[in-house]
Amino acid sequence: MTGNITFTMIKPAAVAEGHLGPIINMISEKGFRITALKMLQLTRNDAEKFYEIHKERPFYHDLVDFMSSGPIVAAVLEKENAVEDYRKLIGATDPSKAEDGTIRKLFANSVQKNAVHGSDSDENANIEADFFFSRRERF
Ligand code: 3AN
Repeated sequence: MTGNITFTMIKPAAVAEGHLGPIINMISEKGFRITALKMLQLTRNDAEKFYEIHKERPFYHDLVDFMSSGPIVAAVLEKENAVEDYRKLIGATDPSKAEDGTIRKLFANSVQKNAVHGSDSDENANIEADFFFSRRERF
């Protein structure tokens, strides 16, 4: 089902603050099927690789520190138009600009601690899903 998956991470602060259940519930209620799911703590090296595209940005080191600071939950989500629909469900990167009812509006603390990651293209969704999950972990 190429084009119909996206990849998400529930970030360390959202997991630590107990928002995992409500976020998973919102994802399910919007009609996404969870086809892979795991909790893990990223190493600094994992986080550096995942966010390599941002390595020249001033927030890169803080972002790597934060993303490797505690457990995250990674998941692959399947739905028609998954990337775009999930970006709508999570809201703007800066939670103060996120629309009411979005995951970031409800659960984010700041631009960095913005509760969840969502892929920005079909190509990146596949790259990110492959970064986290082997074939036998995907259903
Ligand atoms: P999104 O996660 O909405 O796709 P990106 O890809 O621009 O946003 O940024 C990736 C991550 O980098 C964000 N989720 C956020 O944690 C962090 N980030 C982005 N912009 C900033 C910023 N100006 N200051 C601090 N962290 C940022």
